[in-house]
Amino acid sequence: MMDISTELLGQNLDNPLMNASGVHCRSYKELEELMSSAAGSLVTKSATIERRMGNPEPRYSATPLGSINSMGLPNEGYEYYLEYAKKHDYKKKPLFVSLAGLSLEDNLKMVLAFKETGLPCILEVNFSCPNVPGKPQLGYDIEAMERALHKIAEAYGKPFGVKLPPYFDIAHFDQVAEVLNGVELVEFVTCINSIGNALVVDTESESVVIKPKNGFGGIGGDYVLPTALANVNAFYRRCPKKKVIGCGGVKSGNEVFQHILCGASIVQIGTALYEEGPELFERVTKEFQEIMQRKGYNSLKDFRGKVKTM
Ligand code: RRO
Repeated sequence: MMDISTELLGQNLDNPLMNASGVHCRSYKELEELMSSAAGSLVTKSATIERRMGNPEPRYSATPLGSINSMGLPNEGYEYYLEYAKKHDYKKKPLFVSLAGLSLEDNLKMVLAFKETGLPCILEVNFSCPNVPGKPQLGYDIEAMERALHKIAEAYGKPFGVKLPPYFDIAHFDQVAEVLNGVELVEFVTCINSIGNALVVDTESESVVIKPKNGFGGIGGDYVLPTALANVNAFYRRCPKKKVIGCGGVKSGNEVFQHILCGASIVQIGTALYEEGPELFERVTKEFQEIMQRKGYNSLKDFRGKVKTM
């Protein structure tokens, strides 16, 4: 009998698939649609203290190889997601809550509010939003990220996770892993957020395809799969006490298998979910199970992290 369940922070997921934060998770309606889907878990849109409308539209565009976005953190404000977390049925699926405070003080205020509720929702602190004009990603300022992680861990006092931007240099993998390993309460890392500040250009119209920031935005989809797999595997190798959530370039069972082979315990889907909607989870689950069956694997631990090198 094939078992594709996985576990994080003592909570069981029947299926390792979930949405990537930002996709299909801004409103209760969308969150409830994820609850009724085949996804094993779900995460809310990154929250700020106040409700935000985000950047002007068009702010998302699909291309044959993926997507570009500069949403600008549109969300309902953390209290909305906190209310959702109170209503959520934890027996059915674990719930992740993504937080993206515009300052350390904002992040501390939000983690304290969640701590006070005593709810079993799992916090994923987003250090990698590429799209707020004038706000560089904390994930690329490793010293500031280290200070923030220690403060958040001290305030929250419970295990949590971090959503990281992609890194492109071995020295950066080493430095970031050392910082993460220095904060025991960081239980998991989600790799990767979109590759920030890319530019998609349309030849016919001779124009960029999204309005904010002169067309600059974060890319996802096929463009980012190898970068995502590298980041998953880099942190899987360097952070043996932590779990890795893989995100980036997943559109079928094939990429789910590759993420887990590189070390992911859970796999998130962004662009493909945006394009296809939550029915995607059933299709991708079937495709993934077919690959496991063909290879004679009965559980994720049979192949997690076992990518061969030459
Ligand atoms: O809202 C966004 O523009 C956004 C966020 Br917070 C993020 O973390 N990643 C992304 O691609 N877009």
